[in-house]
Amino acid sequence: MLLRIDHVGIACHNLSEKIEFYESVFGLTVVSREINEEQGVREAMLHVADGDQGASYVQLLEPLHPDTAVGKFLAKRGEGVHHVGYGVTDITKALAEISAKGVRLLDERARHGSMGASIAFLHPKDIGGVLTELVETSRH
Ligand code: V0V
Ligand code: CO
Repeated sequence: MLLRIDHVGIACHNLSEKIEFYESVFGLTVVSREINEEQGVREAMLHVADGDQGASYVQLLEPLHPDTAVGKFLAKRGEGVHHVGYGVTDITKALAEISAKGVRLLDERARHGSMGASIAFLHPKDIGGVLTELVETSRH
């Protein structure tokens, strides 16, 4: 069901500073910067690698307001890994299959994600404390 790790989402206070850090330490390149009002984030995707099943990225996330998913996470836990995003072929089918196994969906239907992808989140409490995102890229 899972094709690859699409991205690792990392919460930070200052997006521009964190981008510079990842560029200078790892030599990564920003391929997309977006504001996603629905998710309450300003985010950047930095390309890591290409594989048979698609590319993988680091996603840096800065909250638009304190009262957002990432804003609350930063207040509670500070900067660090916020979620793991896995690539799937068919997000609607994957959500139905995962839900049938008793995992709570935070999104019943796919929403708009970075670079035109369709995304949906699974409850961290049902995935061993890891906020998990499914990603169907626009190529599929
Ligand atoms: C919260 N919790 C987490 C967590 N955030 N556990 C692991 N990883 C995280 N990132 C835990 C938290 O410690 C609490 O556990 C419990 O879940 C409830 O958290 P809360 O602080 O009371 O906050 P809530 O319930 O208001 O919201 C938490 C959830 C929320 C996960 C439900 O953040 C959410 O709906 N996230 C999905 C949307 C999202 O994250 N969007 C931003 C990325 P204790 O303390 O009670 O044990 S946008 C993105 O990735 C995009 C656009 C993309 O990829 O394209
Ligand atoms: Co994400």
